[in-house]
Amino acid sequence: GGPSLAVVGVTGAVGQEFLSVLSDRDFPYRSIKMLASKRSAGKKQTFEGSEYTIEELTANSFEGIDIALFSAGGSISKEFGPIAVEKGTIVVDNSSAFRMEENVPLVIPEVNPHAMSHIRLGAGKKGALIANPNCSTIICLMAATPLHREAKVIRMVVSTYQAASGAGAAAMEELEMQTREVLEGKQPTCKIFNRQYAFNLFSHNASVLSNGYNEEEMKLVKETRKIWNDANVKVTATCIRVPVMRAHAESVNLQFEKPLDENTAREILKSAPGVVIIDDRASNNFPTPLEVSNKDDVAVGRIRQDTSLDGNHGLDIFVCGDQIRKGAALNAIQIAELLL
Ligand code: 11C
Repeated sequence: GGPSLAVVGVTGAVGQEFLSVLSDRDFPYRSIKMLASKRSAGKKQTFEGSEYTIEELTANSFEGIDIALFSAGGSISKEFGPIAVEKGTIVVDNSSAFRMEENVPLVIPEVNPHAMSHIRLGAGKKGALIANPNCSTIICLMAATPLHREAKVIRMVVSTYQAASGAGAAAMEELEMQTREVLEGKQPTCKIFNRQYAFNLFSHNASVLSNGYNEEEMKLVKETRKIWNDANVKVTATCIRVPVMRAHAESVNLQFEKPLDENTAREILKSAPGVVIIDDRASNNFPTPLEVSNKDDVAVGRIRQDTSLDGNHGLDIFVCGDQIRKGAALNAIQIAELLL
């Protein structure tokens, strides 16, 4: 039983995590096709005790496929997403290719599942695109949304501390290699970011736009507005790459229309799905990227009133989430679960 699946970009960091998450969650499937570039075609992929041969992604890959999970970069999504949809496949796309298109739902299942309620499997076998938001947006909104529902966020200031995984498996390897090289007194190999990454941090590697923000920062602005369906919410962000392997951290300052005290906020976050609180002031113990690595839940701490605003109209929080899991593969598979 279950739908026929295809994983596009199966050899990548997110592609591999798709397989782990499908397995962990006992996602039902009738068949699964492993797709990648020509370079990886013919290689073997083990999944749930069976061996699969990785196939080259082509225009003919989607015949009979119900759901395709895409994570092979924006240009592959742009080229093959519409081809898959044409064949009647529902594409859950992890790239930024379609996120801002009006007819494409941009979904975090805990936040706005209703945005994709018109898309169902087997509904006349009609294809569709659903976009997975950027990892920084997902992790931020998992914590900010329950508070937004209570007191309405009017302005949000985000500062990120982003892991290597956001730039792919090769960046993770480079961080490890550079760390070793620096410790051995060697010149670090700089291929992915063109600079020393180990024992350093730098402004996010996405292109810098004419307004001075980089693309990653603007994703936080635009995606939040779309997901919250609120064109007026004010968002500003600074995105930084830090030498951490696979979980992003974010400092989030929230300004509310209505007052919201920190104890109420803590209660709200305590019952928020997919969120755990780590907020121990006495022992100075708060969320860390290491602690959330390989975990599904986003951790929130440093929950405190913003004393620069009068009348409990602001809060500061610190959020950590696994970039490959909730920031990418898990969120996409939760979207696929909504289709079942
Ligand atoms: C990062 N969020 O951590 C980025 C990478 O729009 O899906 C993912 C870019 C995207 O570097």
